[in-house]
Amino acid sequence: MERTLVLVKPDGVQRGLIGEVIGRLENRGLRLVAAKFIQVSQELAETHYAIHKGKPFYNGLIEYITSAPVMAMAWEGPNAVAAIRQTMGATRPTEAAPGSIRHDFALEVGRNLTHASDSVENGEIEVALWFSPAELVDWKRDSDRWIFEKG
Ligand code: D4T
Repeated sequence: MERTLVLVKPDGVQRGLIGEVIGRLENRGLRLVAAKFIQVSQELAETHYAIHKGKPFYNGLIEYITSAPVMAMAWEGPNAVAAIRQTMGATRPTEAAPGSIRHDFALEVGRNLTHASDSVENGEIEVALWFSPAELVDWKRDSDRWIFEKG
């Protein structure tokens, strides 16, 4: 079972798309593990995007993610990382597959609505960065056996 961090970024929150993102992930069969609505601190933003430090878009990225509240969530499921990135669509909305969130709702890479961890390893790291162990809910759904082949 993989875990991944999902953010509805400030533009997604401002545009009223939290429910759309959650609905698509629920429909896909993924299981919610944690959620919180927060104003991202400068420190958290810089840690989360540390890999992009020094790139031309870095300052804009930090400004963007700290500009208004975000909805932060952890989701899990088999192949959750690949499944969720597919549901989000490619980073650049004009390259995102039709039917994906970024294709259906976004135009620009700097306003691409969501974040999703890009590897299993980063999923673990990012979930641990954004959530304390006590915030992660360990639970089973009655529908799990109809969605997950191996419980
Ligand atoms: P996030 O991390 O937001 O889910 O995006 P991705 O994982 O899909 O893409 P990324 O790490 O390559 O980029 C992080 C973040 O930076 C913005 N960005 C990226 C940008 O504004 N201009 C650019 O040229 C690139 C490559 C968008 C997402």
